[in-house]
Amino acid sequence: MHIPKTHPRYLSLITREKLVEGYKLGVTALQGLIAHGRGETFDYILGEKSHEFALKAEKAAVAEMLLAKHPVISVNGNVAVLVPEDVKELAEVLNAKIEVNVFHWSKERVEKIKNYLKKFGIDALASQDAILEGLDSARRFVDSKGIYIADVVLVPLEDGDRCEILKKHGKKVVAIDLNPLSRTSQMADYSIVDNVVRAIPNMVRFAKELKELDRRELRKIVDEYNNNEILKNAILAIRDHLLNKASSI
Ligand code: PTJ
Repeated sequence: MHIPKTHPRYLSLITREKLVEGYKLGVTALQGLIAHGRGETFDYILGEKSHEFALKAEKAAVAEMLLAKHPVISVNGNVAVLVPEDVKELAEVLNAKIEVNVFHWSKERVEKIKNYLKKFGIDALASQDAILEGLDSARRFVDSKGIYIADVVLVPLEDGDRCEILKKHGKKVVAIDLNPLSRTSQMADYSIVDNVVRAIPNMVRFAKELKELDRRELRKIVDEYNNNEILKNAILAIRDHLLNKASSI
């Protein structure tokens, strides 16, 4: 479908098109389109920008991932079609692995996502030869060289059931979720309340910058980070944005 570049909602429409194409390819789940709609709503009432609280969380999460022994970026059907190039670059700079992990599971779908990522030069882990104990959903199927042994896991667009279990397994969790009220955002160690299409490119920039720091300096960034404060600021930003809108009417 042709979308004119001059359309005021061009970026949003292009993003939707990518997801629709992803669905037609069997990469994105039909439910992924609904999930995106919820995300769009939160993005709208946050002003569709990366706020200071999001940038702080992105920077600290990158520092944590640079300090990690086995950082892993978990990719689902939405993330695969929205930001494949940026995920690849982030993994390269952070020296992280990329693993396919989905909620709406089928062997064929996991293969389709893996093959889709290959087109972007990504060799994603997807052997699903290990089980994350304590989790009932299909997200429990993980790779023994990836999430299973990871110490830090980046989970963009999570569905809430896994974050808690990853933490029980002693892993640090970085979530990207536009909904600051979601179970995932509330449970994560780093809650990035930002659109994944802005968050991952921001993280690439931070990763390039922070790679120059030594471990002591990275540790300082992590130690000074306060996720509760970030979540509070995200919720207050929604209130402030709505108040501004209301007072300009
Ligand atoms: O590919 P699968 O099978 O793993 O399925 C992926 C989805 C996203 C369908 C699955 O994980 C799911 O059902 O997720 P939920 O429970 O709908 O949660 C997704 C969260 O991501 C919601 O809180 C949305 O607000 C948020 N979200 C949606 N789109 C974006 C987003 N956050 C950041 N950027 C987005 N573009």
